Amino acid sequence: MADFVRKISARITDGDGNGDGRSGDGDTVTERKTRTKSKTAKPPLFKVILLNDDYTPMEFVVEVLKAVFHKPHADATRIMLHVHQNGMGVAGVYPYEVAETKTHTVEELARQAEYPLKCVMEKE
Ligand code: TYC
Repeated sequence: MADFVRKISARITDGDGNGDGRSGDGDTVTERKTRTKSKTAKPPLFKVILLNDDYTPMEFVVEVLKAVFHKPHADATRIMLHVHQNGMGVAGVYPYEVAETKTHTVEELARQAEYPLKCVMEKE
């Protein structure tokens, strides 16, 4: 048989013309896996935690929560009272560098005002 006849015959047998030698009747399905993970990983988050003490005034802690953590007055008061009653409490949750800056800012404000308010950060 002439070569060009063999080629044309093979293409007809192939059916769907994709060159895989199958008729493309649905028996062979190749699918891309559905993506389940996002491409960009989320940064780890850190809790910024205020610690209670006996000397820092309640009003100072409320003002810090409003100024540094952008809490409305009612939320700031609630968080301060939680810390006062439980020994510690979360002021906010942020990526590492934001948490670090806020922690330093709180301790610097406390140092300037000569209050012993302490603040730590902890990986979520
Ligand atoms: N315990 C303090 C007081 O009675 C108030 C206070 C609350 C201090 C929260 C620190 O992180 C703190 N004046």
